[in-house]
Amino acid sequence: MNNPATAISPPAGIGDHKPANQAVLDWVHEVELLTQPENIFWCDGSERENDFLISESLKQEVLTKLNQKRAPRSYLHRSNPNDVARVEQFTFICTPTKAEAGPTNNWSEPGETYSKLDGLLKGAMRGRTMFVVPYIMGPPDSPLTKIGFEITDSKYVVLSMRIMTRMGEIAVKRLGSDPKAEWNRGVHSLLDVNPERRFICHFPQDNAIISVGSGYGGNVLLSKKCLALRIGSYLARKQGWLAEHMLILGVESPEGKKHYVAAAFPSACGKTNFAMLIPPKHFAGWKVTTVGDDIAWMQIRDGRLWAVNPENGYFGVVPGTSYKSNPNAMKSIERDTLYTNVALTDDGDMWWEGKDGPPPKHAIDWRGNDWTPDSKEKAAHPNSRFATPMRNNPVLDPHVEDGDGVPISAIIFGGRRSDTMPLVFQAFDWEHGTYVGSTMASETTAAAAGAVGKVRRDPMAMLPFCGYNIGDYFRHWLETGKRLTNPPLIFHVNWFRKSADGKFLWPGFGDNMRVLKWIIDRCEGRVGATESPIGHIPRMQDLDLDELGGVTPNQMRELLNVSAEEWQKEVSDHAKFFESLGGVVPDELEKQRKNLAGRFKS
Ligand code: OXD
Ligand code: MN
Repeated sequence: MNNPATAISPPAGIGDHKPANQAVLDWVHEVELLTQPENIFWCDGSERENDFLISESLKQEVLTKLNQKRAPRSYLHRSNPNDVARVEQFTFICTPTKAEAGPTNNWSEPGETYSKLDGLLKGAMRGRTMFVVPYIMGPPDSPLTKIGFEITDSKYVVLSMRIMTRMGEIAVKRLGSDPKAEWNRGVHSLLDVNPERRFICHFPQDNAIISVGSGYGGNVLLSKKCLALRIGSYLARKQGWLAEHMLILGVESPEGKKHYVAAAFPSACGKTNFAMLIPPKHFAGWKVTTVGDDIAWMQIRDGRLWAVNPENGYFGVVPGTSYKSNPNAMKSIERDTLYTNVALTDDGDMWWEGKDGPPPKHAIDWRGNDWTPDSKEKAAHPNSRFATPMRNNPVLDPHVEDGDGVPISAIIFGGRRSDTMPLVFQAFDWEHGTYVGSTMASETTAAAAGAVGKVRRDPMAMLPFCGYNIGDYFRHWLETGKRLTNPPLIFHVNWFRKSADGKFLWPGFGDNMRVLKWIIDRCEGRVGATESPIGHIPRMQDLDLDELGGVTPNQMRELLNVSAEEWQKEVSDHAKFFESLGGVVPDELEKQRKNLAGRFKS
């Protein structure tokens, strides 16, 4: 493991792109005095700058060059083995009062936290280059678009930010010279990459983020989870819009009628796969296009919700990605991709569990050790990632740059549930849909440090990302619904239900189109359903199951089944969850829970 922070000396014309805004200059100077870097590198996002940073990173062995024939302009980075996922236990919302952060966030007092972090940052960049990364989140002409500056001592962060955001000159220009302009201040330092000195702290009132001690994407690409979701959700409530952990996709019918759908699934539950879905042969003429794979910012216009993707790239989970599971993702990551913690084959290609074809006879695993198919360890870390520009996606939606966004017809919640949750159901209305989202749960994955496979409640997939009190967040959803005259319909899906013998009942991937089609048909009001206590459920004849091999009618019945026994337990888990939130849940949702429980009694 080489230190991605060692200083570099750029030639003239690189790294000297100072913005004109005095507020930015003052802030950078302040951080410079504190962290004492060897030099400051002002990023402009240019090709030349990127080439220089890559060549320095290769020299310092921060990156490994991959086989340029197989993966042009693609590189591998290995993170410290102690630093491979988001660390929710060390993530803090630092609002003036604990109540503002609410029951689901770690809270720490802003003054004390700034002092503690200042202590850790003092002299932290000695012998290092301090990069100043200007970026915007959102299409350039969207009213929702936000400006951020991230200071970092990691070249890997700079290279990743260039993929994941619209970075450099575009942000400097947009900010201009007004010292009162609004922008997010982000400070990141690797320190010594020690879990004991790892803190990801958000100061929503100051529009500021400080992240120390980690080099892993979700903790350090401050644009993403930190700004676009945690600070974003806080701003969204204040300003009357929604910042959500949702993919956005377009579905076009053979007749050319198009709908857009936003879907919230917890981390590593297939958002990227769903956003790039290829319909099965039977759905000839149907097209799915991607607006975003992780984050949706949505505003109200004409009584509808309109969504933009604030990001510019995809930071996806690699293992399991293959031409079989997600050909569009495979095509997207064929080039220009920064891989983290995958395995390296002897011919400079990359390998991961679930990739097409047989495993290599020998590889270097994500830790840098020899690996063979007989090894007990995984070749790639289960949370190994790709960062790739969204432009590489062959099914990128043509409206991805529209500042107005795309109109959302349906919102889908979903989780990884072995039982209880049917393949799909539709909420009765917005308020009930908000309840369905607020009680969502999923079996945990490797995206966050901690046990894998435990059912945890993850409201709207925002548990780790809501930057304020979750009760107020629920209230904001309910209030938003009241302002919508043409609200999206709300659905819940579960691709992961298992039979009694532990096998997945639904093939998933492209066949999820069958569920998506029912959802679109519901939006068009042209397909039936049966009313169950949990919502509208398709009858077998309402789903297009033609040419769906391998799923028997009995399995279909199991997939669509609502078991009173399982649901009584589920509703009592909802009650426990709401109780655990300590009285912040809005009355409307408590009422929804009582009604749901009541529907199972009668
Ligand atoms: C992600 C996550 O990286 O949700 O998108 O963890
Ligand atoms: Mn995510």
